Amino acid sequence: MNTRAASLNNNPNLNKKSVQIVEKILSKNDIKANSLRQKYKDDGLYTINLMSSPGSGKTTLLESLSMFDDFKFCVVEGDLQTNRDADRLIKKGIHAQQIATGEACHLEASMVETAYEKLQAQGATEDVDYLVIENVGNLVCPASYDLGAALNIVLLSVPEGDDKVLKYPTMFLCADAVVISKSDMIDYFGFRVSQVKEDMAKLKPNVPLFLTSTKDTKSLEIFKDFIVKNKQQEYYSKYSF
Ligand SMILES: Nc1nc2c(ncn2[C@@H]2O[C@H](COP(=O)(O)OP(=O)(O)OP(=O)(O)O)[C@@H](O)[C@H]2O)c(=O)[nH]1
Ligand SMILES: [Mg+2]
Repeated sequence: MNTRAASLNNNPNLNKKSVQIVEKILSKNDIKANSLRQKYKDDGLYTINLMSSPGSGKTTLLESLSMFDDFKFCVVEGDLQTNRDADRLIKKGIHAQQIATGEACHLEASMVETAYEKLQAQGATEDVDYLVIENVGNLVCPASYDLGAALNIVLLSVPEGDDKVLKYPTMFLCADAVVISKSDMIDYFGFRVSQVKEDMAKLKPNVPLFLTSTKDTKSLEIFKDFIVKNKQQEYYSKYSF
């Protein structure tokens, strides 16, 4: 039984029928995600699922990463409402397609497929090597939905606090890398990087940890190099959603 199935079965608020319905929806998503994984591969795109709480700095990080010539990407944006994030990226010259989920607190593979087809129709996927999916800001639900990405990256911003890893384990369990964003704020918030390291070591050892700040180009370059290296090595996440 995978982590997701176990958490469903252990949830006292769900009766047997509810569990069966939720599992059915999720397995439909898994089938779609697997076909997308193959599609991205066939199209020569390495795909990243970027997840975090609202406001952790996902869009800002993508805006900043557009400065690097060896990291050319297009973006599928997920938010409940508005095109604001896609508009920000388009202003930076990045092709982006917004999904407005309405009330859904996460992206599902079928939503991403539709947005991806729109990017393809615009020719946006032709001159890039990477597809980044910026998930809906939420530190819980996105961790249950496979989107066919090669890398699952979780941002934790300094103002959120250094105690989040063990409080939101489902999200950090699916991470192939953790990014502590807004690292320029560490001293202001008394944020203990050591606490995050310690908690990750308990929860899921050997997950690479990065500190990024939009004010520090070197920190962004180190993180960008990690993604590029994973693409070169054809790494695919081993996490089973
Ligand atoms: N000090 C500092 N602020 C940052 C940094 N990165 C992002 N921010 C600020 O954090 C705020 C939220 O950033 P966004 O990039 O919109 O966050 P997001 O995760 O995309 O938010 P949602 O899409 O709503 O989930 C903005 O005011 C950014 O300017 C950073 O490295 N340092
Ligand atoms: Mg955003």
